[in-house]
Amino acid sequence: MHIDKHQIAQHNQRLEASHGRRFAQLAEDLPNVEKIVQQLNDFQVAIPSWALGTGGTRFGRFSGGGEPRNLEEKIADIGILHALNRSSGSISLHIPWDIPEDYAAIRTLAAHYGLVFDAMNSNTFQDQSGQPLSYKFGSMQHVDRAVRQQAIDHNIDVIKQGMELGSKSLTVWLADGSSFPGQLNFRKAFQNTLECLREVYEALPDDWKMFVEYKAFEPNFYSTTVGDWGQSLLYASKLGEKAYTLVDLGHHLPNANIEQIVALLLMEGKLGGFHFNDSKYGDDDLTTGSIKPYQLFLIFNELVEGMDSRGMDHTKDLGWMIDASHNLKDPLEDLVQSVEAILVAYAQALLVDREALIEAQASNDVVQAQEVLQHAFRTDVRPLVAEARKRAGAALDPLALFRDLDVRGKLIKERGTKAVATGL
Ligand code: LRH
Ligand code: MN
Repeated sequence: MHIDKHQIAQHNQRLEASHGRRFAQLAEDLPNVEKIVQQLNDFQVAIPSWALGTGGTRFGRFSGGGEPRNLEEKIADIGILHALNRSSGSISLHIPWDIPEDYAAIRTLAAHYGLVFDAMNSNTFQDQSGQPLSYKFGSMQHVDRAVRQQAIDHNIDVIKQGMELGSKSLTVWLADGSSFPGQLNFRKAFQNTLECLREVYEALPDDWKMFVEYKAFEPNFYSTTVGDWGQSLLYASKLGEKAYTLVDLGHHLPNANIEQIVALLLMEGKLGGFHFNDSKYGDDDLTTGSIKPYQLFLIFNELVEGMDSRGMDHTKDLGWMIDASHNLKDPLEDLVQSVEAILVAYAQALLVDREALIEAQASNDVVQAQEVLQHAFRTDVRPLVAEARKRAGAALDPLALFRDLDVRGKLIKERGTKAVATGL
């Protein structure tokens, strides 16, 4: 299933008149509109290979059909997404859910769709068939050195696979922890985990990064051995300059101030990247910006302020990745909405009048500070994001075109309704 330039050009032609009017009106008040459109154009979000099928919970899974049956079809689906919005230019693989059989062929196929490989993700939270030792009581924290060694070897193997694909980073999320008081010696669990991460760190090529992803709870429900930003920062600081923290928006306790965490991790030069999604309660992995769009804006506000204060490159100095699971929505429609929400929050953050905000903060003018932020948040920036897409050769309205072309219908014809994609 391909979406070609003509289908996009026809679609844009139909929408050009109304889009042109809205964009022109917005651009009138924005002296730096060209710079902002270029920044939106350059901003690429990595798509998780494990989120192209229907997700589920322990209570059930309701497949929508036409799911990718192998890595090649997953790459083709991300190719469809990238053709629609030209903002989804990289793939984040999860091993062993997506082990390539032929690295060169997979790289060529990805390049055919204009895609590259972003962070690799290891998996020591499930026991694979034929795996000698179980991760039931953890992996890198495990009391048994042999289990820890198995986890180290797996991560080093994932690095090797990533090098074949041109990836430059490894994300380590450990489900390790405990579900009952007394089950675990917290100090030994930390030290075992640090010792293992250090051995993986030493196997990193010079130009690679390691992202240490923290999570408050699940699948353990009493303690998690990389449980919050402080613990992740402790590991990353002790490991060295190639190690960073990774912020998954769904991995915080209720009401955590994630934008403050982001500001401080950036200040320390230890923020590595994001797993974007949204949640109301736990690690719900819902569509980005679907529950707390203001929080997403406030996070991007801290990102733009913090990255500019360090002279960082918005497009490549942090890992921008989605991590979601689609229980109800069509996986590709959900991802179209997530990418849109991320670009809208970024555009709003680029509109913040930084001088006015600094002035308000310097004079403790709390009211004015809120006015400055909410003026940007309440500005409908969608014409800016659409204009960036149009200039990149993508669709003005990706969701509408996805539906007009009946993409899912064609995928179901091609793949049937029974296929189950690997992943969550
Ligand atoms: C853990 C997590 C992690 C992935 C997994 C698919 O909750 O966020 O990033 O390995 O989801
Ligand atoms: Mn994640």
